[in-house]
Amino acid sequence: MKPHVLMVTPMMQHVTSALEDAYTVHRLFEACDRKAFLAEIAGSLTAAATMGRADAALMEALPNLKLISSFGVGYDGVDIEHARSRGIRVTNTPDVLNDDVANMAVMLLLTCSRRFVEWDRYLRAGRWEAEGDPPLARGIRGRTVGILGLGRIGKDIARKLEIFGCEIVYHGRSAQDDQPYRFYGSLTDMAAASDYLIAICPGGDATRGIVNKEVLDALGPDGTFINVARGSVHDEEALIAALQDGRLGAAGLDVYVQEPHVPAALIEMDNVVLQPHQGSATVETRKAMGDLVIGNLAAHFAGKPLLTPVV
Ligand code: NAP
Ligand code: 8YV
Repeated sequence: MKPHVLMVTPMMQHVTSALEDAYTVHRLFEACDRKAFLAEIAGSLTAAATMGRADAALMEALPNLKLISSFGVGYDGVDIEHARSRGIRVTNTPDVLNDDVANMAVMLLLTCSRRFVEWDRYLRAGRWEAEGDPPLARGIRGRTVGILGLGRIGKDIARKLEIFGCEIVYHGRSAQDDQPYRFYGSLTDMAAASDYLIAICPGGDATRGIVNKEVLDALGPDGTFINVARGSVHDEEALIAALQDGRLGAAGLDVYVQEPHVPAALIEMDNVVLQPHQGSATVETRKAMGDLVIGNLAAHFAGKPLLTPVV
């Protein structure tokens, strides 16, 4: 008999197919009465797969749950402390996405500095022909990039931007002595010293709103804010106000406070470049992430060490 697996949210097709081949899959997201659905399968369930979401109530409803295999490196949507307290293991999908997420950060930075999207619109609107060349943009050689969160992806961003001739500095909870970049213990001080601020730290309560008015003002009217971390990391009202008032030069955003909702004020501004949370969204990277979700479940059922445990 196949082991049972709970699918909390819809998953990518290749993950769904692999899980259906190996397990009896229960789709929580299709249940009308979630409580009754969970009660019926609770006894037989030791493992769940999810697109980054699992709360304490779900864990409480499944007394035999031993593993949550989560898609995505960020696990701010999983109640990790509750899982820990219940002895439930949690896995994520790190490293395989570093390259593409870092590329997204670099693209947003270059797109803002060269006003790439703005000039595309300028041309399409017939303004090149009617009004001539647009104003000059800015180069990035020699400019300072402050990285909020010099982790796996942050280090990849740093290495890529060094090739463009940028000066890299970083902020986190502690200095990393093996890194060649200058560390700032204060995010505001780092923003004041930076032309670009890139957020690539985890979301969740510890980082909620840390890119606030003070930090954005320190970055200043010639500064650009790039967020490829989580929308919760920036104070969205403060960000919009800073951009509208000209206290902040530009922004390149992949993430928002209430996805998929994006405030109209951001959509209306020419100095803002927007992506619908596409950091890891390439065929190759999403396949590799899905393979880790599948691999962690297989390791759990084979009694082998988990591939990428968080807890
Ligand atoms: P990671 O290796 O764990 O790195 C996280 C970095 O953030 C570390 O350098 C850490 O340094 C710093 N950090 C942690 N807590 C902090 C705090 N309270 N204040 C300041 N800095 C803090 O994680 P990763 O694999 O690079 O991924 C980072 C995040 O990127 C994920 O959690 C996810 O939210 C986001 N992400 C977004 C996308 C997308 O599609 N846009 C894709 C992938 C990941 P210290 O420990 O020294 O503080
Ligand atoms: C995904 C991400 O878009 O890995 C993460 O933390 O934010 C992205 O890679 C997300 O996990 C898909 O739900």
